[in-house]
Amino acid sequence: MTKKFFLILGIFLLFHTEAFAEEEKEKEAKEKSESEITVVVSATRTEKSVSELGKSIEVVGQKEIAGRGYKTLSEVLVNSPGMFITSTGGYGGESGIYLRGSKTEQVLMMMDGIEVNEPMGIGRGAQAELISLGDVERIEIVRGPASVLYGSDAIAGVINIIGRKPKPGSGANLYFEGGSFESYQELANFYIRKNNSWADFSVSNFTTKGISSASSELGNQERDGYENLSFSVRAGFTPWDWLELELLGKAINTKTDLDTVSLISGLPEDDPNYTAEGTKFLYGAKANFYTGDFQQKLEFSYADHLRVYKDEVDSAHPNTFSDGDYKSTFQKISWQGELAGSANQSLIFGIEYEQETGRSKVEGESDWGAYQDEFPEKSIITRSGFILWDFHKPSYGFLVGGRVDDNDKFGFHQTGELSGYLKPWDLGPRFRMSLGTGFKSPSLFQLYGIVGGFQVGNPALKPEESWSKEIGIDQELLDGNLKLSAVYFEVLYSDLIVWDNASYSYNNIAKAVSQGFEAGITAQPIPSLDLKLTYTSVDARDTETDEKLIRRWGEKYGLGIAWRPNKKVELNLWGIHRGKTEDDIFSYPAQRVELEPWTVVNASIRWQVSKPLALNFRAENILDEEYYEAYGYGTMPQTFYLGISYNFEGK
Ligand SMILES: [Ca+2]
Ligand SMILES: [Ca+2]
Repeated sequence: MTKKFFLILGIFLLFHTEAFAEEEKEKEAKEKSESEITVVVSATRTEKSVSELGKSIEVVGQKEIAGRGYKTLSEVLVNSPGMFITSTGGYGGESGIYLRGSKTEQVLMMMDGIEVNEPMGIGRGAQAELISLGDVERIEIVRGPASVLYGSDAIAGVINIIGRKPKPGSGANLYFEGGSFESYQELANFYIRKNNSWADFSVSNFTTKGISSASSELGNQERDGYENLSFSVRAGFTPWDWLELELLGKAINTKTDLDTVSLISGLPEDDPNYTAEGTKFLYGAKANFYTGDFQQKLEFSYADHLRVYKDEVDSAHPNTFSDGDYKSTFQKISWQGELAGSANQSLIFGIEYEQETGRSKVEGESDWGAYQDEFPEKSIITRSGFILWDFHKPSYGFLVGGRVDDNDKFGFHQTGELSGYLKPWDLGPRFRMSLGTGFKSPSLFQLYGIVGGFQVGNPALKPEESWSKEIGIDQELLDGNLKLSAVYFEVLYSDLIVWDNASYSYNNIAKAVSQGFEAGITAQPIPSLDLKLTYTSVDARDTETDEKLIRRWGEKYGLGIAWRPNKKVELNLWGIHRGKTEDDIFSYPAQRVELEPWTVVNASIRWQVSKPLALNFRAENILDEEYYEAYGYGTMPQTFYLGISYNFEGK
């Protein structure tokens, strides 16, 4: 009897387990195919699958952002192929972004399509270190010029942060995290989607006592804290099938303690009372019209940036104080249409009107005496038109397009691009290539800037230009469980705007060439394990002097492992190895210094305790590597964080 019972139980369990395993397999297969269909908007301004594009595109999803505990855009970019990031001193420290040998201001950054490059930045760059990731669904990174679609600033590439759209029903997500250096993060997100409308509200707050911005290796002790308070409201409404409306508003307020640069050594050093406060407001309104084969999009966006710097005298700097503010706005109205010829092709075209406005006022005293620099309000308007033909079939496809910009200052400028892919055999390699030109109009500061009473801006500046080529190959093996990709790129930059000592102003005098490789392997040997290896190599030089450009040459190896041993636990291990490069010491003449190679490894574990409750623990820079991204500036040592999240779900 007992034997029989166990036999039946055994058979029952066997079948039950098998049936359960089948169910799981089916579910996994479904999940996988969904994750593979990666749709991006940044490459064509319309939704397109990555497999139908010949460009280099990376998508960082919510899973990776949450799994690795990324708080700012800079942290995401550190691990991105093709990119070198240099932070000047821990959280809130200004990030340099070097994409394929370009510099920070040559990358256009957007939040849900709203441009966040700051018109009163010296070169009009975006501040990736201040952009928090509270309610992000994915981040799209397009490497290579995208000026045909976005005009100025997209000379080297585009980064677009896409907000999460709520699922049907309503709910709230709460998150709290505490960790090393008295770092605390609080995050709250509320969402609702009912019938034909949705709304999403997020607030995030991050505070830390931080490390010293000026490196402790050089004897600096004074810690530099950072605070970031961000709000985001987004809402959508679909009154009729053919019309979709979307509104969004974001506010970011940051306070960063800074250190100063010594005029004697040219190196950063402690300053106890030097601070920066930044405020950004972003507003956007979009209307999508779906009328058969002709779809239209009307968008309005407005960005308001304010930075206030204050430095008071202290015992080490008894003669130095300053008080300055930089205010700017950027507004854009665009209309675009997409005319579908068939399922395989469409024509995308549009017109845009942009206006950037800025002013600044700085007064203070240095060892050389008192100064007062006032930059009266200036404004520049750009009108643009673009057209793009998209053709795609499973075995081949291409994009060809052009754009004309008419700028108040320098007149007309044209850009063009051509990219394509060829996949001659179903299971064989996919070859791709991309050619394109990019441009960047001079910033307000480069045109009109005043320093110490001298006019350093040059109103006769022309735009910077780029000419980029890339060829690549992608291969999928083992049913798509192993993916290999490699790309070679070459970019020529001309008319680069740099400081010219001869004329004591900005001038279009530099040329640069950058070439390199990006390669990646992603593998899913078993459904619960994701592996990713990436490699980047960049050689960027000044064409005239053949000298390598600081911070943006060298190699980077990236590693990412995500393992889900069961449904409740996920482990992440990730990190990068950065090969040697060089930096400058801020002295006259500038002095080169070699930066040693370094390796930073991070790990996290997430435990889904119950349906609503999850805990996660994260250790960053496990090896406690001491290193420089920018010479003389501090980098985070070994740190630990513990977080708890709670999700309420309504109906
Ligand atoms: Ca300090
Ligand atoms: Ca001071």
